[in-house]
Amino acid sequence: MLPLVRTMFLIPSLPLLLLSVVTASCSETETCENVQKTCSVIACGSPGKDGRDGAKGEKGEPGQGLRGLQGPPGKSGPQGSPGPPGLPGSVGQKGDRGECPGHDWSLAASEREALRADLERMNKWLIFSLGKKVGQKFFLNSGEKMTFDRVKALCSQFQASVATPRNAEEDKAIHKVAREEAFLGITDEDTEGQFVDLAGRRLTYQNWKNGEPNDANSGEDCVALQSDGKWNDVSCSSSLFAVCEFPAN
Ligand SMILES: [Ca+2]
Ligand SMILES: [Ca+2]
Repeated sequence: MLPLVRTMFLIPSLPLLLLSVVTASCSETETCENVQKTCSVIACGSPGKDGRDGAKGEKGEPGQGLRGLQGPPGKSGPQGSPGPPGLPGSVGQKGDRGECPGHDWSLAASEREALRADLERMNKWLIFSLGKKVGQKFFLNSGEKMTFDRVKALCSQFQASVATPRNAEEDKAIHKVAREEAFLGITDEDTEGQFVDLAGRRLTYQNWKNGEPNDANSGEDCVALQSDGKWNDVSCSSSLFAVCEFPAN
């Protein structure tokens, strides 16, 4: 009876003894995890129940936070200074052939004759209403009163010169056109008492009023054709009608 009792007493403790031996050997050479992989199920036993939850961890570092919505665009900055001029562009293509301005004239000789006749007719109307033609001269009155310098400038502007009678006929024509006192293209500005035309030539005709020229107050170097048809030396700063003479064909 004694050996049997001893065997029964030992049997329940056998698995525990085997596990203690294996555990001891494992702790000496390898980790338990590796042992479980290499040992058989019978040798290591069934896995235990899940353990309790571990202690609560420490609080983590604060996060980056949620990113806000993108704001509206800012105001436009001041206008920048203009840049340097660009390079010149390339040469364009050659254009279409233009029309010759004289082309129509060459084609319409009859029209040229008609146009010339119209111009001659208008010239006669102009002379009849405003001016007077004598020989190769055509006299016109601007209708404005001004100083002698302005008369010279006005006549020059229209490729004309200040009216200068070379004979009695021209003098009479100027008198008719002037209506009132008008400057003549005669002066003694260069040499007192020696009247010449504006080209410096000596006079070929004179029609002074009695007692003139008198250079009154030592300041009369221009010549006026008076309303009575006679000449009088007057101040060049006087304001008289401007009569110009134009070359006439
Ligand atoms: Ca004088
Ligand atoms: Ca005088």
